[in-house]
Amino acid sequence: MKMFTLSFLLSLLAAVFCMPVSQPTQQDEQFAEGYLKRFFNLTEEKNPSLRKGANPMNKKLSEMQKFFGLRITGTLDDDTLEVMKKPRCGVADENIARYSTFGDGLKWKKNTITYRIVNYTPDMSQAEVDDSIRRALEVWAKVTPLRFTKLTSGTADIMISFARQSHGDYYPFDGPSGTLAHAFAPSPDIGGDAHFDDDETFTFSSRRGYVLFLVAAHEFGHSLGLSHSNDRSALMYPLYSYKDPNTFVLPQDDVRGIQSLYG
Ligand SMILES: [Ca+2]
Ligand SMILES: [Ca+2]
Ligand SMILES: [Zn+2]
Ligand SMILES: [Zn+2]
Repeated sequence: MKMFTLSFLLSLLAAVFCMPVSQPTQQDEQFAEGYLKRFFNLTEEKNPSLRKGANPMNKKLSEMQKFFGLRITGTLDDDTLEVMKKPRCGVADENIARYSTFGDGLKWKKNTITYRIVNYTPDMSQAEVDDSIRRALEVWAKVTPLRFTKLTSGTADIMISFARQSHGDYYPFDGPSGTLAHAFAPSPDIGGDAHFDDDETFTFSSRRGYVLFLVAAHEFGHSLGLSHSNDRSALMYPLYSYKDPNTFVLPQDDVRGIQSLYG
């Protein structure tokens, strides 16, 4: 199993670095299938490629292309593959119906929410982690009646931890790049919790590595009940992009989203 994973990764790397892909390789196809299963709820297929036009993979590719504002071809082209390989949040993009901000969205039924940083990443000082997390929660507190209280022991609503690979839920991390973090919608137990992939390098404010404040602010959006937005400028857009944490202002799309849950 280990050997397989390693050789698979190596061939993926080869595909990324050595070939100016125009015809997707078999590895790309497999990678894309995994991506669509993970993020767009593609389900297992009985007769793959029996009827090209109508197959669920093409349908999901179109959905994915629509979500990201790509040209809708229903086929695995270079632009689509490029987006699939960008670092991103591990939460699915196709839960919009279930966690719709209109109507039955999950939310906390109280305004004071507790959080606890269960462990720390070796990438940053503890003070930097504490500060990044505090400011990431503050982003949401500023535009809602929500207040966040830090616990140092026991169970908090939002349990924050750093972990690698399999870590006790159904969503193992994937090593460096790919998925950076994920978080669960409001509910008891694992609900609200946020996990960060410690195979990434997190930073306080550098362009090198991933700014913990930005990743955490996005994840806490999920912890509070938001799903992904297809607005490229939104914090809740699923792909990571660097912004200066010192001048960060919560975009309008996110303000509207969170205020529809917590007025
Ligand atoms: Ca929880
Ligand atoms: Ca990762
Ligand atoms: Zn997300
Ligand atoms: Zn997890």
